[in-house]
Amino acid sequence: MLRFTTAGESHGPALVAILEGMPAGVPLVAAQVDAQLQRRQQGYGRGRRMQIERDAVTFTGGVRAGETTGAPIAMLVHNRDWPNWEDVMDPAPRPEDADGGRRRVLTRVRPGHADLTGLLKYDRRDARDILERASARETTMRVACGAVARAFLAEFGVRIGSHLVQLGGIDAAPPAIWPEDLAAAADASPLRTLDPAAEARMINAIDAARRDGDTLGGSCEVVATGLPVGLGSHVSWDRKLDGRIGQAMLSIPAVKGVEIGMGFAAARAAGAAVHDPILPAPGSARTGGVRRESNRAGGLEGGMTTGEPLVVRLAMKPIATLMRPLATVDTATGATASAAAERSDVTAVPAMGVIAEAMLGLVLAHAWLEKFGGDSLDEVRRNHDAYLAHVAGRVGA
Ligand code: EPS
Repeated sequence: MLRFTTAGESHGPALVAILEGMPAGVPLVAAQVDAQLQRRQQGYGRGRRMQIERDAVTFTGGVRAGETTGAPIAMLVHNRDWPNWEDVMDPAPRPEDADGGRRRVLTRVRPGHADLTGLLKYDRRDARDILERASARETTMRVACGAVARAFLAEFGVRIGSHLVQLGGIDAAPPAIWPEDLAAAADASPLRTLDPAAEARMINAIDAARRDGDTLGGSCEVVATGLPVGLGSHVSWDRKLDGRIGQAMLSIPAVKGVEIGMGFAAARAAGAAVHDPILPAPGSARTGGVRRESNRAGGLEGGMTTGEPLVVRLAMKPIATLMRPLATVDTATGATASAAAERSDVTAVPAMGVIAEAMLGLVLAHAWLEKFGGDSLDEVRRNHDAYLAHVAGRVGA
């Protein structure tokens, strides 16, 4: 079982995570995590906050001499913005303050944000108690945990990348030649897109939205390669890998839709134009000695991996903090008001792709350990290699 939890507020002292269930013996150094954290911080359209932060991890458990030990992996990332917020986010009461120690109280709740629903549910007077945790800053620790999952999966040749395919209604054309290293190719673009012409139009759209005090959403595609046939299961709803991927993706802030493979387009086409013909491919161990003529299924059939590339697309709504705010109700007075305009980003779709890579890595590492489970990397490898050797010769035997 692989599980993780995160804690920390956007403007608190630090963010923390515990990842439990990683086998011992996975090579791991902080630089591998930091490289992923850095990727998440990039992207044209982000606000000033990303110039303040230089996310870097400290391991405080579970890693020794450049290897995992099998113990829970504890990680910490300091918020460099903390000194500017110490008086607002102090965990201790501040009796010297007239307002009982609450500064920058937010009651002009933002439509589309967790502010209002969280305030009502948790019985808070200050929506800051909600928004500080609802902030996408939390995804820093998901990316940190995902970096560990990726280090584990990389031992077996699994690669995960993503690229931005649409922003603010502008589509990116797929590249003529698919890059060998998708993550690196996308990272070379300020929007993490592989279509330079669309990128220029998207940048103009972001600049226009910024001038208008508005925000933009978009879509990313995430691809994992090197997977074996048979991760996940058809037997029960909660073991189906597509369902687990869907949950992980929809848990990313502002993500409103997920597609696998052909996705929603499959609902409009006839079966012959949707399903992927199966061909013999002796020697293709990972895919069970067969291959698919196409990959419209996006690498999943019956809730299990086929061994073809796993392809997931995510749709992100525009960020809810608008500098030209929408109408709301001030929860302190009940009167009509303009929503609060906190410092924020115009768009964070490029970062969303990196976060989705991390979440996919965590789901896949979990499924991997269910199938090939072991307490050390070598034990997992033995189980994996024996399965592949068997499955390679299964068809036609
Ligand atoms: C966010 C608002 C902005 C973003 C933040 C998410 O932060 P601030 O309020 O400090 O300007 O930059 O994202 C991050 C800090 C991050 O690391 O991704 C929000 O309200 O959700």
